[in-house]
Amino acid sequence: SSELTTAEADWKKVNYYNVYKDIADLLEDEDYDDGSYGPVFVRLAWHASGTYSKKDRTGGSTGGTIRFHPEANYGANAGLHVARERLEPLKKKYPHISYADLYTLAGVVAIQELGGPVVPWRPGRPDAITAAAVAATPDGRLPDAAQGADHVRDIFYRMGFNDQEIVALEGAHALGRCHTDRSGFDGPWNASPTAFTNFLFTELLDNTWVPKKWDGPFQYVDKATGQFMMLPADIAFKTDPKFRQYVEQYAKDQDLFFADFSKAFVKLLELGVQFPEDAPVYQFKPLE
Ligand code: CCH
Repeated sequence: SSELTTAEADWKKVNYYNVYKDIADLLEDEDYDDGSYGPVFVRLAWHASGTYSKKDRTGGSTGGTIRFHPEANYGANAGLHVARERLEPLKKKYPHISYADLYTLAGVVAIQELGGPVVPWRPGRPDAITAAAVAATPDGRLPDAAQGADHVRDIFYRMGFNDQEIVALEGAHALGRCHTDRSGFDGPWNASPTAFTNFLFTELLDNTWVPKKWDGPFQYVDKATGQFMMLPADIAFKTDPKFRQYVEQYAKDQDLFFADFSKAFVKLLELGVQFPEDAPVYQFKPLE
């Protein structure tokens, strides 16, 4: 709609190859988490997009609404200001890029530069310019990690995904970690949280997952070392037979996982977006 335009954003005036390179340069920082902002960039791109509902066609990355109250302050989005602040200098450097494009592109750059598949990406998402112009999507559209398969299906079916796509997307939990001061949960899913791999699936199947003994929210740790974690929602992918068949396929076949993840992630980042007809699809080459 016409509210979702900005005086500044003009997608045709941006050199996205340069933005890609500059985002890539922001990934590494030995003082942050496991040494990379990549995981939190992927989470930002996903939370910006995952509010979509196919029923009323509201939500999604369009508008860049995740930067405004109330969406920015929804519990599910705790900690994502870290990613937005890291990217802010690029909005200054490239004033014509929309926040909606910048946040989604950051997810693509992170996936690719951390060793994942090429993810085709299109520019042209308009921004909402003021919080007042935003018809905020209600809280509760993103998944609750404390729940199981039924809830996960409710959330992702609302976006228009099927079981196979849901499992593929969940594979992003090979990256990064949980933070007690963000979600309340704690720890990484595996030993290489800054590499995009199929390890979510191999770890799910290869380990025995036991309840973590602590005062925090209910979650699992691997029985052997206690170093790695699974959310209750992650464990649902092992226990639900329909999800599990894809977990087994992706654990065996990283190429299949990469191909399916790329397709599902493209779909996620484009939910509810009406692109300009002449917006090209970029397939950026990984820099490394
Ligand atoms: Fe996720 N995720 N996610 N997730 N997520 C968390 C962290 C990451 C759920 C819950 C959580 C996806 C699906 C789900 C990432 C990508 C994706 C955290 C910890 C919780 C809780 C946040 C914190 O404390 O920092 C649940 C529930 C679901 C589905 O049911 C999907 C889909 C994607 C992307 C395709 C990434 C990456 C992280 C790591 C972030 C970081 O900062 O390291």
